[in-house]
Amino acid sequence: MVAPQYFPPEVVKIAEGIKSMKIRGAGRIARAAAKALKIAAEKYNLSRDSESFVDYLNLVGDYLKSTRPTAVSLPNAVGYVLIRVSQGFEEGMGFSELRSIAINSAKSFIEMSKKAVEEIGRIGSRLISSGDTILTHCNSSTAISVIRHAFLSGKEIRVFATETRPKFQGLITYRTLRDLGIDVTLITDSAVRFFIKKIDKVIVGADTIAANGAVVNKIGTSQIALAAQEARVRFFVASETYKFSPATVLGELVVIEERSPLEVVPEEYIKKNSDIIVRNPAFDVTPPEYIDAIITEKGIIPPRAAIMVLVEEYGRIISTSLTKIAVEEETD
Ligand code: RUB
Repeated sequence: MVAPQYFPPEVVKIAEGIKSMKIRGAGRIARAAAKALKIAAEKYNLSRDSESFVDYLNLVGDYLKSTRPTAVSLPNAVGYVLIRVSQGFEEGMGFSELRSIAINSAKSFIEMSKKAVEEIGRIGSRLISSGDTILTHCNSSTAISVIRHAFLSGKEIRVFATETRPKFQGLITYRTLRDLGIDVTLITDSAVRFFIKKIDKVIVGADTIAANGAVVNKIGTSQIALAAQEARVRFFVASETYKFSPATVLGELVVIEERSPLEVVPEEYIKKNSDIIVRNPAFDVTPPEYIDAIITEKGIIPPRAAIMVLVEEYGRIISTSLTKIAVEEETD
């Protein structure tokens, strides 16, 4: 989606940053989207009529949501702000009040998100024992929070981090853990099964969690889960509750982003071999059977309890959508 001219340049910069992956990782993406909505509300200088303001914010929300398709944290962050604004609108609030609601709810989402990452670290670190060797994949600030809390509470741990092709986010994880003073070793993605017997626990993050407990995360996660299950290594997912997808309760499938072949094969090679066919899915789905537990800021749950988190967090949205479907079916 192309940004209309009247969107603030800061909002366009954030959206471009998410698209190009300068801003990446489901939590950071969500916080960046909330920040963009806050800026959009602050800089709004068109009609002071409340309906125009709500329409404008919805357009900004759609624009932000169009940047990357897989992480549900993005639409959930946008929804967190816009639902509160539209409730205010339905209650008859004027422009200034609605603007304050947009700004304050964006701020409270960002705060809540950062606190959740810390809380997950605290809760998840209880699953780690001194002497454990942990494997992590990609670069998840939530998984890192668990590892960091375990380390800072004095547990002696060792970490293996996969490099995570094709974009090498594992190098960020490697540097972050090394800078904390943690014993960390970088391995290729394809070396996971070679090392799996040395691993006590796998901890990864999530982009989206479906109602049945399936976890969508960086491509390669499900292969690691397979190797872990075969070797009887426990597999944990660290995820904020805003990464649970209400749409999946209604059977909607999670869209898996496919990125450019240029991330996989150098441009020079593609130029010389123009008939080459490359597929580059950025995420995959790990079924609930391969997951021992999901660590959320509200506690540790078995993957099959994902539906309970969804009902608790998004019950109203889900029942509104169900009523809409029922009404549509009746009028068909
Ligand atoms: C990042 C990725 C991360 C999750 C969780 O993918 O898959 O594991 O987003 O991250 P990409 P966090 O690099 O393509 O955005 O815990 O930081 O939210």
